[in-house]
Amino acid sequence: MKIITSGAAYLDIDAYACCIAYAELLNLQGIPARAVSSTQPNASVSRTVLAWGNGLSDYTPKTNDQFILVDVSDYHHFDPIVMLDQVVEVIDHHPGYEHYWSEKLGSAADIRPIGAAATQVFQRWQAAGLLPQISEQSAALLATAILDNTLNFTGQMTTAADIEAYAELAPLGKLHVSWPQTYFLECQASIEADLAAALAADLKWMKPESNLPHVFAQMTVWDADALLQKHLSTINGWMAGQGEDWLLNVIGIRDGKSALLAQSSVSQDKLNNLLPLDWQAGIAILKPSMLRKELLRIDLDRTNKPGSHKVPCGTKMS
Ligand SMILES: [Mn+2]
Repeated sequence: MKIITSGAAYLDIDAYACCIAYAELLNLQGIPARAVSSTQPNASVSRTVLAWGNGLSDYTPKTNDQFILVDVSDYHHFDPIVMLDQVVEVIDHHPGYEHYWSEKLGSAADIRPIGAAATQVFQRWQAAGLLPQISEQSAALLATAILDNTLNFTGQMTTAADIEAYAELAPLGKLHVSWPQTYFLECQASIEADLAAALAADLKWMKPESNLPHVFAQMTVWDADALLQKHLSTINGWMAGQGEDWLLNVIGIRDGKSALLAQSSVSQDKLNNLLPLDWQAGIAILKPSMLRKELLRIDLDRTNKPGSHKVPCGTKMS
């Protein structure tokens, strides 16, 4: 059996969609596969998305099963069910582990800068000539993952391939033209209904050698100003509970901007070293918006510059 799975901490819509839609493709091709995860979907897997149908399988991996990782390639953050030496394929768009996996898996590692891993899975369906047979649910899931991960095509990692994939998938998934706004408003509503859970469900701890704040949370909403007007003190209070050195990236789709929140001068200075920022009462606005993985990319590029004494990411560790 091939087990399609993702990260340990949470499943966003991209990971969730890729697991389900890639398992469906492999099964259609006669390769037994299951979409499995030990963790829960976060707020990006909205109420309507969950209602589209069967989500993940409750299959328990067996000793000889093989693992396919989607939307993650940092093996420190793999789902705990994964046996590292039984990973046979990796599909991801996060930077840092390209070299490790290409040495290990060759062409079975598909890690490249693209808006959504869902676009990579769409391309598998397309290459197999099986798109006419994709389920309405999988098409809608992949399309929505592309919307989310490209920030409605405003994110800087958006490619022509993401735009093309959405254009093909949206009709197959029977998505209305108003779906993007509906979807992001739904995500915002579920974030506002339980802020602490939403913050906890999209939070990453940066490695000690990173130049980014130690705790890096992110959320994507329709209207970032409205969220901050209502909930700024709750958010600051919860983040401060994680430690002194933190950053929250609130991405507002409607205005195409990121509100970076950081209270301590340590955190603000780390960010000032990467980008020109103007901090006002713990908030700096970035327009166009930026994703966490884009900030990670800037940080990695600086760290890997010739003359740097730091260990480049992707170098074999321990
Ligand atoms: Mn992704």
